[in-house]
Amino acid sequence: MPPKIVEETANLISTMEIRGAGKIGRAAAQTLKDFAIGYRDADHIKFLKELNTAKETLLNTRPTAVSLANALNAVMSGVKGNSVDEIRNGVVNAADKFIVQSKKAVEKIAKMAAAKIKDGDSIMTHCNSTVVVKGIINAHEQDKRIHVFATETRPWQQGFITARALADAGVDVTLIVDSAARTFMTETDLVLVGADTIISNGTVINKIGTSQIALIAHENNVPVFVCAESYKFSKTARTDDQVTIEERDTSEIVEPSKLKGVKLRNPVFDSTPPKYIKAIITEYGIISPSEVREVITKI
Ligand code: RI2
Repeated sequence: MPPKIVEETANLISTMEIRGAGKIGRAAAQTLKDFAIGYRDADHIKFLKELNTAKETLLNTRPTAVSLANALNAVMSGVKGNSVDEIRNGVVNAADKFIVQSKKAVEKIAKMAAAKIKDGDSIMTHCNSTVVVKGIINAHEQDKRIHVFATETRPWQQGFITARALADAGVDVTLIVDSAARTFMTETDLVLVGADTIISNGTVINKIGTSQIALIAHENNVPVFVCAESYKFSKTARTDDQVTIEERDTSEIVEPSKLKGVKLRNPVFDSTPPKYIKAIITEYGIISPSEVREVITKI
């Protein structure tokens, strides 16, 4: 049985009360740290076993965003020594390091994304990405006159979170339904999206519908920029079929009794091929999808 603190965070991530690829990684790292701090037994072997159970419990919450696995592995890489104290210190230091670096990466990427936005630009974004929202707000704070199309993002409607955050910051934002993306692409200068997982061949896995938007952008010669911290790069997946696409409960789409006899599917991520992506903005700089492999060797 995983400890209560771990179960609680795992539950918050599964139910998407904590969501967003970066945030789930940071929350998981923080939880392993809190578990280690609160551990009271003196048996270090038992501690290691329980730490691994905690890690697995957190990992099994959502399968697609590699940021979760990378965050947990970063924390577990701090495990060393033959006493509870040594192991605890290692976990705490590694978790702190991951969280600080992750937040720094978000700030750095947001600045670079803001620099891509010109005065007068109209931006389209999909779902809710912390780093994209920050980048747009940065550009707005630089007195650039900008407008944003935020897609609703069915079925979870994370676009509402994006639209609310931008409007609260004073950004001119219009919420559109996902199927209106093509209609408004003709008025769009650039697309900015986040990422859950990036694989070595340059494919970007992000919220369902991202690939349609990227395809429409391509048709209209609108550049697509992906904002992604390096812990969203997968060190293991070589092709997109090696990444599990999460399928969530279909009751998120419609109350099942309303459509008796109808099958429902609810995959929540899709793959965007590298040919539809202009560049990926990382804390290491702005790279083309073909350079992903090189960045993976650095992380
Ligand atoms: P940041 C989200 O997933 C979206 O797909 C978003 O683009 C991505 O995480 C990255 O978010 P979900 O948790 O890390 O809403 O940029 O399914 O915040």
